[in-house]
Amino acid sequence: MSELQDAAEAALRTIGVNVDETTPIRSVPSPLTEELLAPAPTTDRAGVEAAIERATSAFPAWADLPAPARGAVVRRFGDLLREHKDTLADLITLEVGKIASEARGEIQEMIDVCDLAVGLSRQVGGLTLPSERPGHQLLENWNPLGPIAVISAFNFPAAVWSWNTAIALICGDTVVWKPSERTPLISLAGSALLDRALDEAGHPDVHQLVLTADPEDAAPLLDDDRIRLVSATGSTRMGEHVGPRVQRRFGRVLLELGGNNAAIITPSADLDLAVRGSVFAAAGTAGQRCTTLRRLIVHRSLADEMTDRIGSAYEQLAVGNPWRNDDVHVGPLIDESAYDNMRDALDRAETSGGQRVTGGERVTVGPGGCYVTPAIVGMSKQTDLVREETFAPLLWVLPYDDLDEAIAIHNDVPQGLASSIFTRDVREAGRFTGPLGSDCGIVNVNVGPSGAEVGGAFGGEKATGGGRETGSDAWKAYMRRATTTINHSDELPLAQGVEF
Ligand code: UN1
Repeated sequence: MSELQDAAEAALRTIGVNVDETTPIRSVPSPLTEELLAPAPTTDRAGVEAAIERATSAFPAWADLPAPARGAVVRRFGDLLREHKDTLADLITLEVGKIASEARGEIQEMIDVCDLAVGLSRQVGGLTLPSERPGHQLLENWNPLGPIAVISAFNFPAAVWSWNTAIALICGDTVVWKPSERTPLISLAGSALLDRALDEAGHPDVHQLVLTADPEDAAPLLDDDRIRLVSATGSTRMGEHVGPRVQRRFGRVLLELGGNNAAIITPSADLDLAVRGSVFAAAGTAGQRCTTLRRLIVHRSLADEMTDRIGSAYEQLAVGNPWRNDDVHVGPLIDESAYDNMRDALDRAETSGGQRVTGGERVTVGPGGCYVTPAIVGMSKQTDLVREETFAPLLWVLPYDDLDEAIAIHNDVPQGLASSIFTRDVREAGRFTGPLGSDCGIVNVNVGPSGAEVGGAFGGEKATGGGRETGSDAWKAYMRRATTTINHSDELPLAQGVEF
């Protein structure tokens, strides 16, 4: 047994995951070395249908529980996450290749959203509105929606699940979770902790994990009328498939899809901040966040300086295997196909006027694993290639002459997730955050586009799908608003003065 497989099995034991070896099992390679990790069970189509059935049966009792009591279960889940933070982070490093600090950050994000959900469990509520009729009350009741599906991606295998699940649970929904095929172990571990909290409260079936190996087996999550909401995170292409299919049966969707996030660097910017913010946002997580910085739109007078400074910072970054090595800044890509896409984009850039400045080279770290240096490519203008999301550490540098042009370049992509401007000029900041500025769901000033806190609503516009998760009033997506009129008079006046 390899060291990594050993470590994965030890982590699962610590969490208390028992793999039922009577079901079909499969092992997934670690992106660190391509060695197979501990085996995990798989769920076939019948298993998905059974999970929907259980989540449906569990719904009435859960929906009927007072929201603060549901919050207490989420609080217990958050405490279990605190207790097992490092072990869970290890599983993320093993399955996704994140450096330890980012893997722990992902678990912290789960803990944070649990805290948020616990607070919300005493807050979610509606308006009381003036009725036009005497002796009447007009108010909004927010009710649980029903069983929902959460489909998550490999790159935030645990946090995005818990963003949805912690909030959905306090809202009174039951959840069927289909994680990425790449990340069964962190999914088993996260589920085991939530199941413990739910079991202790006497609501064992409220959460269901389905580990399908073939995406087609998960189709009932899209097609079954009992699933009232499908919250899906992944590529825009996945969203094009999932969105219309669920809406065809009038199911609700919450989509968090591709980004093509940019930072505008203006002449008034604090360049030290801009460089640091850009390096983390572009090269952190090996460029595999949906919020990763992919386009640097720089005032022409600063383009060379910014490119040189980011290039020098990149040279200081250690690319390597982050397992038990905290000196590494950039871990592996998830697999070879991610590198093929990056390579392809770099080759196409070279033949379409792109100027390779630095990076994009393979780094040999061990016998397996796909390690690559982060790349910067100068482009004289934004091309269709730049408008595509390449899910790798590839930063395009685009010069601009005036801010209107910068904002036009910024918005001239299909996606609309995260954005930022580095400036010390309040007028530039105001234009960027104002109605004709950035068209994204996340708009930052002097902060890179990645690394959002859970307190705000997270999501984006256009081809990013329009969904909002985590903070602010994103909880409303998981509930059914009932506009309620109560007549407490002895008369029956009709609205609009109608006589009948
Ligand atoms: C994602 O990549 O799908 O804002 C989520 C961020 C993180 C979440 C990223 N809080 O970068």
